[in-house]
Formats: sequence, structure tokens, C-alpha cells
Amino acid sequence: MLPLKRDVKRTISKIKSLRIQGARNVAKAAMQALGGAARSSNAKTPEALLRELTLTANALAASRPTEPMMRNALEEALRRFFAEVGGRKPRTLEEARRAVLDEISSFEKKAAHSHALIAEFGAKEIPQGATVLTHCHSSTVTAILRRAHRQGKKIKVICTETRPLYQGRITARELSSAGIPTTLIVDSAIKSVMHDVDLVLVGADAITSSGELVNKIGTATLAFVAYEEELNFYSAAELFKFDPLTLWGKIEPIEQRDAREVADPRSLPGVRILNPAFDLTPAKHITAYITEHGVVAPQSVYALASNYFELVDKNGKR
Ligand code: RUB
Repeated sequence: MLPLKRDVKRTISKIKSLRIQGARNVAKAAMQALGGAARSSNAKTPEALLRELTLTANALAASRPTEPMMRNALEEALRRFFAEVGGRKPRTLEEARRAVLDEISSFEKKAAHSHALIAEFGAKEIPQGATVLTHCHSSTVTAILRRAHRQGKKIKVICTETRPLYQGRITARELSSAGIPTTLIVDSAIKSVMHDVDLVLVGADAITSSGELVNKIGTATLAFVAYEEELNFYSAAELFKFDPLTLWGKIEPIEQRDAREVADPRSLPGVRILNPAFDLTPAKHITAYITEHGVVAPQSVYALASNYFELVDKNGKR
């Protein structure tokens, strides 16, 4: 088996350790690593290049199992030109390399365009003077909040700190330096601040075929509390986060992370420490998803996603 390129290994290590975090950033970094591997490959034939890049893509995709955006993007980059769906096989090595690099650059353009559209659609959902509660760090959510702020909406934001790795601090820092009045709370304070909140807005790691949301651990609790308080709960996500595997009944795997992120196990002898990275929010607790195609009900995401990119081929299979 071919060894992975040094840059690919470096990217995998950054994704695993959360030095690169958030579904979009992870997908972008994985695609750049795939592009680097395509450029520096010593393969002699298109087939050898495909084998090498497939190995690289699989290793990247395995770095965080709960990231369909990364999986979808990597798969599209390779599938379009090497499989029967949507293209012809490249005849020469250079043609093959070019094909993959073109797909990567088209993904980057598409992702940037979707991001800008979501910021625009999302900002429309935020009323003048609203206080928005958010969780973890989502680059999509901060883009919406910064857009609403630039529109002069005088918003305020409450961020949870997001244990165990405190990604909420990244959000708080980013928003505060953009000039948005920002408050940081511990995760367990969400119910206590709800009376000051007008709406809840979070990102997404995955969306299932029945419109459920997979996002940072604690999101499901937040959505439940918002539902009980009759507050709107939005998730901002590009359609690339739809997980086509859930169409065939596959349950989105929830990444279990190192117990040491929670506490030093040696200080708690005999105690079992669990550290799930994500949880599943039922569709009934979600008001809508804010996508690049507008603000849509959870049940409509599947229809939009299957039109948008080639999730399903003529035979109904991936
Ligand atoms: C990040 C997280 C974010 C989504 C969306 O979790 O749950 O809400 O990834 O982010 P982690 P984005 O810090 O464990 O990666 O909108 O940037 O794709």
C-alpha cells in the first residue's frame, strides 16, 4: 500500500486534534490536501493516480467520521471523472490530474458562493435588535451574524462555551472583534438565559434523510429547550452536508472522542468517561434549515439536496 503524503498526514492530524474544526473548514482542508496529493503524485497511469487518490480520500474521510460534507466533496472530486456517473474516463495521466484539480477548484467556488448566499438568507431571518443564542463555532453561523450586524440590525449574541474543547470561545472572540455585543455562558446556563433570547441559530455537521440534524454535542438539548420556550431554532447548512447514506437507513455515526478531553481519567479512578462529539436533533425541534437555496423546512432538505448534486443515479443507487 502506498504511504500517505506528508501534507495529507499533517491535515489528518490537524482535523483529528480539532486544530481545523467545523464542517466547512474540515471539508476545505481535506480537498486542499487531496489537491496537493494529486499535484505531487508520482503515479504513471490514470488508474494508478485514481488508486492513490482514493486511498488518500479514504484516509482523510476517516479522520472525522461525522462529516458528510468532507465525504461528499472528496467523493465528488473523484467520482465524476473516474466512474460511470457524469463523465468519461480520462485517457492520459495529465488529463486525470487536471480533472481532479478542476473538481477541487469547482468545489471551492461552489462552497464560497453557497456561503455568501446562506449569509444573505440567514441575515433576513434575524429581526432588528434580536438576541441570538448560538452553540459551538460554525463559520456559517458567524457569517450570518456578521452580515446581520453589517446591515445595522443591532443584534446581540449569546455563545455557549461548548465543553469540552470550548469552541464557543472562538465564536465569542470572532463576533466581539466584529463589534457585536457578545456574552459567553456555560453550557448548562441555556435554560436560564432563554427569556432574553429571540432565536437560536446553530451550524450543522450532517443532515439526515428525515431532516434530523447532527451537530456539536448539546445542540439537541438546546433545540429541545427552544421548542419548549416556543422560540425559532434554525440550523445554517449548505446542502453538501446532507448525508446520502441515511437514505439507505444508515445511522449517522457519532464520533466518540478521547476521554482526556473531558477529564484526566487518573484523577477519577473507576469512573467511565464518555465524550460524544455530536448529537442528533429531531426534525420536529427544528424550525428550518438556512441553505443556499433559501430557508426550508427540515422535511424538504432531501428533495433539494438530491436535485442539487448527484446523490442518486438513474437506478436509485449511489
Ligand atoms: C463544529 C460544529 C459546527 C459545524 C458547522 O464542531 O458542530 O456547528 O461543524 O460548522 P467541531 P461550519 O468544533 O467539533 O468541528 O458552519 O463552519 O461548517
